[in-house]
Amino acid sequence: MDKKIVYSGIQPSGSLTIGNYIGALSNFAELQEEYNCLYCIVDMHAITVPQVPATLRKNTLDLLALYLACGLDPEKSIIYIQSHVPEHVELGWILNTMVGVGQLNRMTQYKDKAQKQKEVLAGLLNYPVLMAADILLYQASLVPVGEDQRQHIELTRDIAQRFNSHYSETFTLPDIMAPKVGARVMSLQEPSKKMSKSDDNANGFILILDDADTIRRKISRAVTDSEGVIRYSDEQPGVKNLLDIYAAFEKITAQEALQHFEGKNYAALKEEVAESIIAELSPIQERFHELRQDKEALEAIYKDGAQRASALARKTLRKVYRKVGFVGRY
Ligand code: AQP
Repeated sequence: MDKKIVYSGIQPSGSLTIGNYIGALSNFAELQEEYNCLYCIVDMHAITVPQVPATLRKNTLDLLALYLACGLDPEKSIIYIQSHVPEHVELGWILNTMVGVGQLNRMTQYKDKAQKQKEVLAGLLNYPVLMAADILLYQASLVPVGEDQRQHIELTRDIAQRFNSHYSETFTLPDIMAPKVGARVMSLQEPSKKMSKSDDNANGFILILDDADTIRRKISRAVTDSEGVIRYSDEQPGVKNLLDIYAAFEKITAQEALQHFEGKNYAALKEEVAESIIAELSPIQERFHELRQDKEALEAIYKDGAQRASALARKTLRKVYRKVGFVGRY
C-alpha cells in the first residue's frame, strides 16, 4: 500500500518562534520516515498582511535553511516555496467558488488578525481557502500543525466534502495532527494569548534563533503570578505555559514536568526552562548559520522541490478542471 501523504507549511512572516517549533516544525522530521511528506514555505499566505519585499525574500530563504537545520531532508521530502507552484492559486480560486463568505467571516484566526489591521485585505479573509487548496492538491491525509489551525483543517474537510458530493469523489479528507504537548504555546507576557512571531512585544516570544542570553532574559521576565506554588492549572496560565514548554522540550508529559518541579520556586522553574530550550536550539542554530550561507544549495533544493510538487499538483488540478467543466489545458 502507498504511504499516506503528510502536508504542512509555515509562513515566512517573520523569524520563527518556539510556538511554531513546538506546534509544528519539531514534528516534521520524524514523519519523513513513515510518510510521503511535503513541506512548503507559504509565502502567498504571508502577503495576506503587509510585508516588506526584501524582508519577505530573506525570511523565505531563512525558513528554508531552518527546515533543513531541523532535519528536513530533500531526499525524503518535497520541500518547496508556495509561489513556485501556481497550481495552489488555481485550485484556491475554484475552491473560493464553493465556500460562503459567512463561513470565512467566522474563522477565529481571521477575526484575530483582522483586528490588528488598519485595512483588512480580501486575501486575509480568503486565507483558509488557499490553505485548503495547499492540502487538497496533494491528497494529504495528515496535516501536522498547532491547535490554532484546527478550525482551518475542519473548513478544508468541509470544502473537500462539498466538492466531492457536488461533482464526484476527488479529494482525500485530511486530519489534523497536533502535538500532545505544546499544541498551543502562549505568549510569555500575556499567557491568555498565543505566542506569535508577529507580536509587537518581543518579550512575548522566544525565537528559534534567539541567542542563549536572550532566551534566559526573556524567560526570566515571563509573567507568572503571586501564588508562589507551581501547579498545572488554568488559574496559573503563565506557570502552566512554562511547564508545557519544558515538557515539550524535554519530551515528557505535562504531569511529569509538574512532578519534576514540585516544591521548587519560580526562579528554579524559569532557569531550567531556559536551559532546556537552549540545549535543544543551539545545535539547530549552528546548522542554520552554516546552511544559510550556501545560496546555491538552497536554490537547488527549492527548484527541485517545486518541480516535484508541481507534477503532483497538476494531476489533481487536471481532474478538478475536467469535473468543473473547463476545457482541458494540460
Ligand atoms: N503559539 C503556538 N503554539 C503552537 N503552535 C503554533 N503555531 C503557530 N503559533 C503557535 C503553529 O506554527 C505553524 C506555522 O504557523 P504559520 O506561520 O503558518 O501561521 P500562524 O499560525 O499565524 O503563526 P504565527 O506565529 O502566529 O504567525 P503570524 O504572527 O505571522 O500570524 C502552524 O502549524 C501553527 O499552528
